[in-house]
Amino acid sequence: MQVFHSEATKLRRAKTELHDGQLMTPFECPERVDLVLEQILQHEVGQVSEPQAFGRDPVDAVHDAAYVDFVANCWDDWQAAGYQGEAIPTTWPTRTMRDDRIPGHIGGKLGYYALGGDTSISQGSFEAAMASKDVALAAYRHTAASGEPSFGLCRPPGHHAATDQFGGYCFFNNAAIVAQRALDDGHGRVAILDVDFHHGNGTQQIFYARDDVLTQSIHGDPDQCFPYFLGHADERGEGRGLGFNVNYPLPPGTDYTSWCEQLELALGEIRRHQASLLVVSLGVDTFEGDPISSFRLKSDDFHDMGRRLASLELPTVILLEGGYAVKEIGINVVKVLKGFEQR
Ligand code: OKP
Ligand code: ZN
Repeated sequence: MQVFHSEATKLRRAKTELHDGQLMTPFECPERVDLVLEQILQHEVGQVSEPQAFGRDPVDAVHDAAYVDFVANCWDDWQAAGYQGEAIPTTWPTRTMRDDRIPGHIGGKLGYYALGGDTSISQGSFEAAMASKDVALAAYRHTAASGEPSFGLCRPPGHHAATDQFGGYCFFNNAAIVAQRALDDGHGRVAILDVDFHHGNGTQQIFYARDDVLTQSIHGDPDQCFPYFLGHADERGEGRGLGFNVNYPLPPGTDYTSWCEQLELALGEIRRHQASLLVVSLGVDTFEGDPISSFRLKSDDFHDMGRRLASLELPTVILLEGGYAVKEIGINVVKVLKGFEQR
């Protein structure tokens, strides 16, 4: 399988993440890229290529232009304000306040454009996010041209990024950017299947009122799990998009047998909607050893997952989302890719 990777995805090297009441070194670290790449090379998954630069237009196609400007300028603006640490939001336009005016001060902008306080913005964050979507688009281009599957070693991840919000380690929604580009290239219908432990709230929001992208996510129940405020089973899309979003929330502790039943339901939906392209938001944080998640998938389960994804026999772009801090992240990704290639 063709693999796409860019060293520039490592330009984000944040020092801080506010996690469960403590300021820690972020789980979403550049070493993740090296861990995955090392296993891809060791197991000879396929040729590894650098993406070209696709510029900003594909980002603007799914995100608000002022939001993209904010991400581009945030670190400079934060430093210009004289702050020493990394840019962390602390004040939000919550239910009891107004959200119809965007503050001029960077502290206010941060709260306006953030969906959580977990993701510090630091030197290189914008550049890494741009490289991440280039990796995704290069993978898409390969699959569109050849029909062959491809893997994009995206980092930072994308699926929490909404039209005009960052958070959950995500800035630009790589899967949504690929889906939109595919539609613009003439694909009739695209399916995005999100198998990361966390609900793909950004992907859901971006396409919620649309019937040209089927969005589905299998994830930890938001009653118990981040992002808490989206991802319930009764969110099925709106307007023309009604029926084009499907959520499969599962309780903490879910094992592969139960998880897989939901996967088969999701695959059935994709067949029913006659998608011509599949984008997989591949998080391997469903692994039993993941430090911030609570499903119980074992390494060998990822091989079976890959095999089942391939059973759709669709042109498929697989993009990395989550998977953290354990050496198994690389082997688990490789197992999905190898399982997929067995067909
Ligand atoms: C990103 B991805 C809970 C805090 C949650 C953010 C998790 C982001 C996951 N104590 N922190 O979907 O893997
Ligand atoms: Zn996740």
